[in-house]
Amino acid sequence: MKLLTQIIGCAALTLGSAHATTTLIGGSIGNGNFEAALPDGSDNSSIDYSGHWYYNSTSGDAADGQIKAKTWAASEGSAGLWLKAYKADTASSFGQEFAATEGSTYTLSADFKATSTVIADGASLDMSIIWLDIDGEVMYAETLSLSDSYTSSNELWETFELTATAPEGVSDVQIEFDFATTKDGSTGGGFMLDDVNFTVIPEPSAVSLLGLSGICLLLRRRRC
Ligand SMILES: [Ca+2]
Repeated sequence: MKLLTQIIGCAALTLGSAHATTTLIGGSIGNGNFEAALPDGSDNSSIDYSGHWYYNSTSGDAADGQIKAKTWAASEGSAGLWLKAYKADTASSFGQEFAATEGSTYTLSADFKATSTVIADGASLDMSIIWLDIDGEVMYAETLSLSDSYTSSNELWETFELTATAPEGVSDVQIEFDFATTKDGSTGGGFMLDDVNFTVIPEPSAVSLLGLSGICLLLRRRRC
């Protein structure tokens, strides 16, 4: 009975510890707090300069600089992103890509704030977890609209979270933010984004193996 109790205790301890988030397999998110972004704050190259984020402008005038790193756009530290909404019909996306593990659960979170005019003017910011197959083709995406979900009437920071489980056949995962505007001159409006995190909980089969290995270790010790 004592042995059985020890085994159950060992398994429970192993399962319990597996619920904590872990460092992202294959490397943690790079410069998610944007503290390393932009040497001078004067152009729109903050995403590229960070060395981790990819950046695409699908329309509009990229030279106008829709995305900048600013001290006053930070929810923590000394820099955050300001997504300008002065220009109509612009669309930009930026993100990072990692190797994904089938069956593992991933959580993307970010701090977000909006000026009062920009959402009313039709600007939007979505964050997505995008699953890619071995050929790099998009399987599907899980998306949360930050601008639609934002509830603050006082332009305060809110933290948003998106969780998804990697599907069968997945190879890589992208985290991506898509920013779009519809109207010129949003009275200085824009979105602020900071403290982006991406974490993974190991797949259940990996947890089971951890539990099994713990039991085996216990039994081997008792035999000695
Ligand atoms: Ca920051």
